[in-house]
Amino acid sequence: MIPQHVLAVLAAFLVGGSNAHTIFQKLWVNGVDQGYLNGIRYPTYDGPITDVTSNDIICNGGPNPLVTPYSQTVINVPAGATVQAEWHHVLQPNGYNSADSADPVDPGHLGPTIAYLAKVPDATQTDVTGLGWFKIQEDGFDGTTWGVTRMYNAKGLHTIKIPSCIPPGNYFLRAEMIALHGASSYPGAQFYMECAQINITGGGSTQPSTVSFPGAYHGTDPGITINIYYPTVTNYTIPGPPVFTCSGSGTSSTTTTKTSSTTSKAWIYRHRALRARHLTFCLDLR
Ligand SMILES: [Cu+2]
Repeated sequence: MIPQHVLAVLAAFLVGGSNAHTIFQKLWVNGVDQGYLNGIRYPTYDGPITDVTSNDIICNGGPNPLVTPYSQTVINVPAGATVQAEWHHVLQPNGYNSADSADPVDPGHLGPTIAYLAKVPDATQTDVTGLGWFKIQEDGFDGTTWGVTRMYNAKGLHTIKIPSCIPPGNYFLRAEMIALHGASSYPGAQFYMECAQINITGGGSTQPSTVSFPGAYHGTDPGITINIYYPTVTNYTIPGPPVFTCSGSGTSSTTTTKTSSTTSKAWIYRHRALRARHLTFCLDLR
């Protein structure tokens, strides 16, 4: 007899191995539906990207060719807004399909949901290379439930808060889901992402630190090459930089609280050390 827990692991692999992927295909802004495929660069095939060093990790493409010409819509988003990326198993003009247990994604595709922004001169420009990206949302594993499961339970809605302090203008919003069911060796993790074309209104003048794609992820990252079945995951490390926040600008200042004087030598040394660590981590910090 095969022990029950081994069967459970085998079942998880079989479920995860099925061809049931996902596509981000609609954006909501403060609860308002922005329209199916409107302002989003999307493929017709729902497959993953697995090579984190390829340009396809930016806004998809490659094995999942993007439909061209791209949408000419740039979606207006007030700074501070709550947006939702809506994911579905395949392209679904009618939205959530309750008859498909793999909608919005195969429930065995466990992993984090993440979102990034990159400022661009014109969100309808075709080129997505060479941009500076900053993370604005991440939902990994809380000890019980994965971010993807929360998105699954929300029928495909992935909730993202747009920072209130960043400069107005055009941006790409890169909504991402990583499936780790086959990630025990690299390549194995499956990266799903689409980019929405948005225009942030209002806002402020805070310039977040940025990372590059490709560059921000490595095959050796503990959140990218990981066996999520054994040993039991306790602390999952979400790949990429820290989340940018207006209160503690993302990278260094989140750990610089509780200093009596911000000009103290200790603070300066600590700050330098953190910067150096960040530079080492990102390699391509600009
Ligand atoms: Cu899949």
